[in-house]
Amino acid sequence: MSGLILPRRRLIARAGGLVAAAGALPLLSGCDAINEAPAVRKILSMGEAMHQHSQRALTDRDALAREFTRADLSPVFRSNGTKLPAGGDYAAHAATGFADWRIQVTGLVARPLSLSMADIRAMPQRTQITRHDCVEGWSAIGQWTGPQLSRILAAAGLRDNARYIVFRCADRIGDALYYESCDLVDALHPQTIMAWALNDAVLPIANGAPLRLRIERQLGYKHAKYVNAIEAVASLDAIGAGKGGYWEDRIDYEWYAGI
Ligand SMILES: Nc1nc2c(c(=O)[nH]1)N[C@H]1C(S)=C(S)[C@@H](COP(=O)(O)O)O[C@H]1N2
Ligand SMILES: [Mo]
Repeated sequence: MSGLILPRRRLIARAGGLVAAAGALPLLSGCDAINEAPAVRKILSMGEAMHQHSQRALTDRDALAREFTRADLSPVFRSNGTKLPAGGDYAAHAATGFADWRIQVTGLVARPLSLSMADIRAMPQRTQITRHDCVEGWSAIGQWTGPQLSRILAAAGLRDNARYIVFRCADRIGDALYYESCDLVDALHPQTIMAWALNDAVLPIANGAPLRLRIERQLGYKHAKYVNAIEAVASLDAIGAGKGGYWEDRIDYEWYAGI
């Protein structure tokens, strides 16, 4: 990282040298005055642009997924996979509007959390209109609202050895609970949110109520629905069959499903 900043520092140093050598601004003193000189300003902004460019080139996984407008919303946001988690436990939560639903934030964190939906809704929110792409060959555009996952993880305090975030879900497919995971680049991405609203309404059960992951740079199966636990881990080896997700463990779905 410091290697990236260095060229900009050199440019600034050279800019100062240019001014001094030209002797064009004998009365100016202090950084602010020198920075006001048009030639220097131009060189400084070149340095800034170069700096941003090299940073983006190195970390293009930080780039934002395309965002759409309300005019682009799909008339119906279809549901896929589990549409209603089986069992009386989930039904009881649904009957009370998920008033007692908790999201445990555990693992390699300094402060384990147990968040209610009220806690989730009280956090700063992000709303985004994005396109969901399922590997089964359909897409839909929806507007999602919820806190950024980065804020939840900051509240819990990620430990230095945390490398992955695991999302545990309330629904079982066959004999196993659905789960997913991602690395910290995706976990801390600004568009990675824990969504509780779709198209300005509380998330429907079919779409993952009360809380589902939106991880916009990845395919549909990564967007865990019915989330009740978020766990920071150093390795995925000991979770499920070790491939980082319900489908990854069973069929040839890639763990990194970047789009
Ligand atoms: N818990 C859970 N999350 C899940 C699934 C699921 O079956 N259970 N299906 C995945 C798949 S394959 C897709 S395409 C999306 C579908 O989200 P939707 O039902 O809101 O369309 O959820 C993903 N997350
Ligand atoms: Mo999917």
